[in-house]
Amino acid sequence: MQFNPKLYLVTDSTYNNEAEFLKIIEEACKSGITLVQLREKNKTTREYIEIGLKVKNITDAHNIPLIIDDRVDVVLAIDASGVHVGAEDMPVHIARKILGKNKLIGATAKTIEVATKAMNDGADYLGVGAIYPTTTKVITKITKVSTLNDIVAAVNIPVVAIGGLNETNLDILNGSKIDGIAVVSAIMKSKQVEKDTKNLRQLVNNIVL
Ligand code: TZP
Ligand code: MG
Repeated sequence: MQFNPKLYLVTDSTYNNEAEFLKIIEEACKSGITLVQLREKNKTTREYIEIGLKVKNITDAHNIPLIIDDRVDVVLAIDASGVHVGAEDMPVHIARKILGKNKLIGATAKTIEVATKAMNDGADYLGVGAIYPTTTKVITKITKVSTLNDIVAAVNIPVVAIGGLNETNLDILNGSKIDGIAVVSAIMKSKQVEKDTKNLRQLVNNIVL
């Protein structure tokens, strides 16, 4: 499946009520986001599917693929575009077996070994980070930009940097041959989503050529 990981919005629904949450995603999709991941940690399966369908209505309207964090069953339930898996989630090769070749699979990688294995097991892209400390609830540790660059050099699938990235601190990625950046709070906590998304997109355009 075709996808563009340049400016990847990973959602967090805990900052807003549902209407506001969906409005942020809609505004962001209108303003330069190229890929969306629905990331829910505290929802029942039923709730995950319900919010997934609502988010998919928005992403479909903008022709933006929707990735689901962790849950292969939710991907199938709502016919999302793919799944993102981390170290404690379903292994990439099993997700690939279940989802087939027409769904996207993203994997988190913090080392060359994990990155190479994920690629060989069928991942379509890698998320690498955290580049900076993050305020988003996640088990992670800092990944050096040099490690990010080593991973980019070692694989031939797109690599997206994540973790604490915002419009003030992307300079660190200048010269990295990454394919995009992923952000949570820079957009989910924004009070001016359109302006901030457009600004981030401009900045990313200068890094991802
Ligand atoms: N994986 C590594 S860092 C992170 C995830 C999901 C969270 C990034 O959130 P933010 O708010 O952009 O730092
Ligand atoms: Mg996960």
